[in-house]
Amino acid sequence: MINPDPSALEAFWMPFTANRQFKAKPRLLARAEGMHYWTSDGRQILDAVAGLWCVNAGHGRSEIADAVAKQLTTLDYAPTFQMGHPLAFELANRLIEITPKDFDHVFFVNSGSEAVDTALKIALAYHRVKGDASRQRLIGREKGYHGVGFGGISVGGMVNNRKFFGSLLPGVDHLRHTLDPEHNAFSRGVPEWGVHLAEDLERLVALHDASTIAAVIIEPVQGSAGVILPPKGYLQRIREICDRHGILLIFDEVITGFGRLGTPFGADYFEVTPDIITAAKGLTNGAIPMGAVFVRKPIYDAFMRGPESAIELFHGYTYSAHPAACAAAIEALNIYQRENLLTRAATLSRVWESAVHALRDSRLVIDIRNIGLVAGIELRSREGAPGARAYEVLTKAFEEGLLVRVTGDTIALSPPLIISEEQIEQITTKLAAILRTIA
Ligand code: PXG
Repeated sequence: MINPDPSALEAFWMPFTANRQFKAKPRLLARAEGMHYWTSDGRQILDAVAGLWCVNAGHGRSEIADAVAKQLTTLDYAPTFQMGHPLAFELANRLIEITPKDFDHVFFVNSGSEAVDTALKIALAYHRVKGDASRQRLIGREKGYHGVGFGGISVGGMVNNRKFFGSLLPGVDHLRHTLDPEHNAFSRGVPEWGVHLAEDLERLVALHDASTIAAVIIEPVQGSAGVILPPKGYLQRIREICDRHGILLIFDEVITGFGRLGTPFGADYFEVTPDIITAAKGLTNGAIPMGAVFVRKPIYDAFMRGPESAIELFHGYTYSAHPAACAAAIEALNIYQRENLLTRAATLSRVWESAVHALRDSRLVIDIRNIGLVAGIELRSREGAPGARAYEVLTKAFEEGLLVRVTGDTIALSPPLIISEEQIEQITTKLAAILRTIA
C-alpha cells in the first residue's frame, strides 16, 4: 500500500483519530526495528514514543517473535477457566519477582482498560467479601486516563472521553489534578509545589464519609493528559489518607510500569506502596496485547475463604493469560533483565532532562515536564484553535522522520528505553528546528 487508494482506507474506523483528516493524508507505518519505524514509502522514522508508550525494549525483538511462533505451534490456545497451562503460572511467578515487595498475586487481562476495570471490580468485591459492602464509591482524578471501559472512563477525568457516553458509573468522585504551571512551570522532575493538593482526598472523605469509599485510583504520573507529575510528597500523603480511612489505593501503572521512570514500577520510584497495581503496554513490549493486575497478599487472601469448591471471583476473559501473550511477556522480561532496561531510564534521565529543557528557548513553549524517560512539552495554544499547533508539530515531525504524540497542545515523548544519547539529541534538535517553523 505505497500510495493507498483512498477507498481502501474507508472500512477501518480508526480509534482516537480524526478519520477523515487522516484518510485524506494517511501516515502508514510498514516496518519497525530497534528505535525506528519505516513508512510504506520507505522513509525511516525515529520513534520518540515507543509506539504508544509500550515498545520499551525497541522494535522487532526476534526473541519475542520466536517465542510467540513456537508457542502458537505448541499450544495455540488454552482456557484458564477451570484449566491452566504452564506458561501462565511461569509468567505469574516471574512477574512477582519484579513487582514491588508484597505484590504476590497477578490476574491476567488483555489491555490496560481491562486491567483498570478488573482492579476496580476487585476493590469493590474485596470490601464486600470482608463484610464492608457499603464501601462502593470509587475516586479518580481530574485529567486521569484509565482506558476506555465504563469503569475506566467513570474514574477518568478527560472530558472528551466521558461526555459522549451517558451517565457512567454512579458513586464516582474526582480529586483535583496537580497541573499548575503558575507555580510549577519548567520544574525539573517532580515539582516542589503542591503537596497540599492531596488533602483534596480528605475533602471527599468528609463529603461522602470513608465508610462509603472503596478505592482511589491514580496514575503515579499522568501520561495521556500530557505528562502531569505528582508534586513532591503528594503520593505519600494520598497513601497516608487512604490508610487512615481504610480506602484501597490503586496505582494505574499502564505507562509507568516496566521501567519508564527508571525503576521497575512507579511505586518503586516514589517509594509508595499501593494495594493494587494495573499494568499492560510494556508487559509484552507491545508485541501481543496483554494486561495484568497485581495485588498484595491480604487482598488475595480475603477472597480465599468459604468452601474450596466455590469460585472466589466471578471475573475473567476468554484470553486471560493467552499462551502467545504469556510467551511474549516472558521473553520481554528476559530482555528487560538481560539488558537492564527496567533501570536504564535512571542512567539516562539527566541527559534526557537537559536535552528536553533546552527546548525552553522556543518562543512557543510554555512548560516542560520530565521524569525518567518521559517528557511533556507544552505549547501556547493558538487563539481559538486549541491543539492545532501541537498537531502541526506531529505532522511536520512525521514528514521529517520523527514520531511524537500530542495531546491538546502538549507534545509527549516516551522513547524506547534502549535509546542512545545521540538519539536523544536527534529528537530534541529536530523538535527545536520544527518549532522554529511553526507559526
Ligand atoms: N491506564 C493508563 C494509565 C493508560 O495510559 C490505559 C489505562 C488503557 O490501556 P489500553 O491498553 O486499554 O489502551 C492507558 C493507555 C497517549 C495514549 O497517547 C495513552 C494510552 C493509550 C493510547 C494513547 O497518551 N494509555
